[in-house]
Amino acid sequence: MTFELLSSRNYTIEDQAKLTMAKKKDSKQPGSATSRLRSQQSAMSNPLVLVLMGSKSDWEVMRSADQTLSDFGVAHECRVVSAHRSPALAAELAATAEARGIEVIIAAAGGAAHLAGVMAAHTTLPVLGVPMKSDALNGLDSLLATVQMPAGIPVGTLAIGKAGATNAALLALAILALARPELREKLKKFRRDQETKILATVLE
Ligand code: RP5
Repeated sequence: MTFELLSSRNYTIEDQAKLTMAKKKDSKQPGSATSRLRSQQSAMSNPLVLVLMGSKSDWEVMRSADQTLSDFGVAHECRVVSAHRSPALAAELAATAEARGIEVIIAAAGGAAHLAGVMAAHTTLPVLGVPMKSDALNGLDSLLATVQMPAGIPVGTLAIGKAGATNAALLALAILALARPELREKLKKFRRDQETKILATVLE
């Protein structure tokens, strides 16, 4: 069935690089090429889920979220944005997400991982945080920084790393499925398939 979820994924990592280059070239004319590219990004498709990560180094792990959303045919946009290195863009993405038709935001970050919290500060859309494994503390720092939001601004925090990336996508799908029976059925089938595999497992 063709419903609004069916759409190819929208990679914008490259667009991010173009945006950075455009910004450099356009530094004396703020807003021209930069804002054109931004609106082009928004016009590429109608993503329902915004998958953000603090660095390209998170992409290897966050591919799992991208892949899961693609497997379910849900339109989404993946991009790099940093709460501390590109704070204005982070705030803008969060503040404009609802008007763009985004329904769930996934935000992955490592270390002093405040990206999900910053996104949640600027929107009432559900924000799912994915703590990235870090060199220094193996992701425990990322986990605590993401999960320990003071009362008032919630971030739903998933597991560290790849499991968290996959589950963030599945939880985003479950949120979308509340109003989309076709997607709910797909999720139920996904669960049944997992059960079938477990039940068929034979130890040799
Ligand atoms: C965070 O710092 C990112 O989310 C990443 O997990 C971590 C390291 O970033 P890079 O130094 O690899 O760019 O902001």
